Amino acid sequence: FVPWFPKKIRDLDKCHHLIAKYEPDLDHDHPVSLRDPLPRVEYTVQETATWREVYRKLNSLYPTHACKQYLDVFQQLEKCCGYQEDSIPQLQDVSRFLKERTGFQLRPAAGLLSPRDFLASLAFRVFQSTQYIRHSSSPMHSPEPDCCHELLGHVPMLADKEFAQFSQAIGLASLGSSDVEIEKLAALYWFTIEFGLCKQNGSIKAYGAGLLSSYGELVYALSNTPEHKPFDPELTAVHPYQDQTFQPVYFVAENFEDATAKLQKYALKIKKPFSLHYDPFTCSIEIL
Ligand code: H2B
Ligand code: FE
Repeated sequence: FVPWFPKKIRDLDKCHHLIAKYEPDLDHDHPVSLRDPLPRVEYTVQETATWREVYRKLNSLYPTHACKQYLDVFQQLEKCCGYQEDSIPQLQDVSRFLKERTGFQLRPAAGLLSPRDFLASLAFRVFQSTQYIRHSSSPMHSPEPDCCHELLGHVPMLADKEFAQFSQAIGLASLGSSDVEIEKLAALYWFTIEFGLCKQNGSIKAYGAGLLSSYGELVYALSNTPEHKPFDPELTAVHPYQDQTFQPVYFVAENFEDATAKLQKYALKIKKPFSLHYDPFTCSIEIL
């Protein structure tokens, strides 16, 4: 038995299942349409104020805490993609920016998606992104993804070629995998794309989106309190994780090339009755 999986980008229309416990109170001022590509949203004054607070606070930490790839792209985003504290960048513009750099594109998502659906889209270099913003009562924390998390956490890294390849590799590994394998890939996703650290010039920096969009955890992750372990897919995939408090353990990658090679080696061991090939010209999956 092989679970259904998307073979071409259009099939992602069927990959939008939300995880019920997180289903947000859909904000009816900002209806999410999965068919229309990335509507432009007019954010309220209060929403923009929340963005400003988050942007300022995090921006003060990036120079010392974010990895080099992140900082390089962040500069470009400020220069040519509307990244600034006084307005929330539009996903449409950001998606175009990413497409030109790594071929990644954004798609609107209504909330936290099932790991299977979310990972499948990465196989096509599609990142399903929320567009609403966290509640103004807690600007420094959001229990579910929001546009601060996507724009400040994920987007800059998705514009890096090696990181984009790493992300797509997790996605490709997920296609047609069993529930048990998906669970392991979700753990890998968690400890890398969300909470990953990497070595850089003899020190350790953050590249995970969950860290780069959380002031408190970003400071904590690079302090001496949590444990730092080397990224090793076999071990990382079965390491327990939770989203209620800061992580007690973070995994450190040598660099993204090395992390991708290790991940691809791991993916080859996932049992499937066929092998997959991604055709970048048609953006579709060939089954061999
Ligand atoms: N859905 C959305 N909308 N954004 C995410 O970052 C996300 C998700 N992450 N679903 C997924 C789950 C991740 O935690 C893994 C794959 O389970
Ligand atoms: Fe995320």
